[in-house]
Amino acid sequence: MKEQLQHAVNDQIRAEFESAYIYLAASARFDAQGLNGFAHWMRTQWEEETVHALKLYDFLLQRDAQVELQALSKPELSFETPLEAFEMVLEHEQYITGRIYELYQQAVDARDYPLQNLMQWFIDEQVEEEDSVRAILDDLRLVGDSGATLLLLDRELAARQLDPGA
Ligand code: OFO
Repeated sequence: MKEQLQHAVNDQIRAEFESAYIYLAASARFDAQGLNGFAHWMRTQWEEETVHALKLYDFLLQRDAQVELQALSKPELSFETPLEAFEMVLEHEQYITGRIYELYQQAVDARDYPLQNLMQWFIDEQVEEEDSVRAILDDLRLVGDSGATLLLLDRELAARQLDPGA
C-alpha cells in the first residue's frame, strides 16, 4: 500500500477515535443532566465510532501496512441543550463525510481498489448516520428543549442498540 495512503488511513483512525471521544464526553454531559436516553444514544455512538476506527486499523494490518496511532485532542463540547448537541453532531458528521470522500478520492487516484471498497462502506454508513441524526433533529425542533415531550424522546433514544453492521 502506498505510503501516502497509509498516512491518510492512519489519520482517519485518529479522526474516528476523536469522534468516539466527542460522543463519550457528550454522553457524560447528558448523564449529568439526567437525560439518560440521550446519554445512552451518545454512548452507543461512541461504540460505533470505535468500531469504525478498528475497521480501518484491521484493514491496515490485513494489507501489511503500518499502523501509527496518533495523539487524540481533548473533546470540546459547544452545546448546552439537546437541540444544540444534535446540531453539533450533524455538523461533525458532515465534516467526517468530507474526510471520507477525500480518502476515497485518494484511493481512486492511487488505483487502490481494496481501499476504494472499504471507503464505499464508509460512504454508505455516513448516509445512514446523517439521516438518523437529521430525524432526531426534526423531533427536537418539534418538541423543543424541555418538558414532557423531551422526556418521551429521551425514552425513545434509550432504546438505541449498536448496529451490528456498524
Ligand atoms: Fe460517525 O462515522 Fe465514523 O466514520
